[in-house]
Amino acid sequence: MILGMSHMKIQHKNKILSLDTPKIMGILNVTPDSFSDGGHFNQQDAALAQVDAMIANGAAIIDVGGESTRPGAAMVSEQEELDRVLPIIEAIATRFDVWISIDTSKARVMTEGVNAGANLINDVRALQMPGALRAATLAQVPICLMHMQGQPKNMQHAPSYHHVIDEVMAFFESRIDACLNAGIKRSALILDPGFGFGKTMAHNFLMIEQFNQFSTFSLPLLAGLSRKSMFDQLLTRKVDQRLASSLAGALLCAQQGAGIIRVHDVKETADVLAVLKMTNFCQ
Ligand code: YH5
Repeated sequence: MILGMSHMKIQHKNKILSLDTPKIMGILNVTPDSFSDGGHFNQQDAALAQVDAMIANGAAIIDVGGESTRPGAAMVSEQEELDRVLPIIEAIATRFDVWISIDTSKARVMTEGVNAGANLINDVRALQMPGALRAATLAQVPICLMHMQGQPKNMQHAPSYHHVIDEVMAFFESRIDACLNAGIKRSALILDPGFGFGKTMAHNFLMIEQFNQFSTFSLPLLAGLSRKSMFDQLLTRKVDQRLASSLAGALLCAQQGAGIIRVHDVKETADVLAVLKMTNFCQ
């Protein structure tokens, strides 16, 4: 039984995405190492082919990211990030009828990403970088606010909480307040506890077990667990051997009210969510 997800939706202009059943956000990394072979045009073709496949396999949203936020990753410059993401956002918007999410923390990338065709801002720093709150307010698109302890460079050094769920919830409260004070509508907000972002394995699995606690805000919830290190810590699996555990995590979160699941493996996740949907709505 999915609790609290009926009547949840996100909206941008005349585009509406119902979250009554969980939707898939497919990950599109446009960092230089993502499509290693060939030059500029080949890279764009490879990215568009991946988008085409993700849509065919059931993705409702494509999350375009030009900054690696993996543990230890360095920040990239604004111009570098713009050069990576704007051409691909424009190309997706021209060719496909899909929600486009811009995965960034930088104000100018938010503004120009939305101008290029993005419908959603996905910010792992929850609009705390200079100018981001104002840029997101003016952009008038739904915004995913993610919790992170520390910064990607150091976040996995010694994650520490008195009570991880309570602290993530307190963070949500303060960021929701900041957004409302800036003039963002509550109905534009999506919350994400940020699996793997300054959390130990124990913190991550507690957040999976207790995921439905985040429903108290009555806002759409996003869960991003796909291929993350928590599954390596549990099972000793290289990144290409984490599909089964990622699917289990996705199902547990979807069953507890996650409306958006952010994944690399769209087809397999769609199968899992189809099973959940059938058990919830067809009796
Ligand atoms: C997220 O959870 N995550 S980027 C390390 C991995 C595998 C995957 C070591 N952006 C999230 O996906 N945005 C990222 O293996 C995100 N929520 C939202 N909203 C990290 C990532 C990953 C890192």
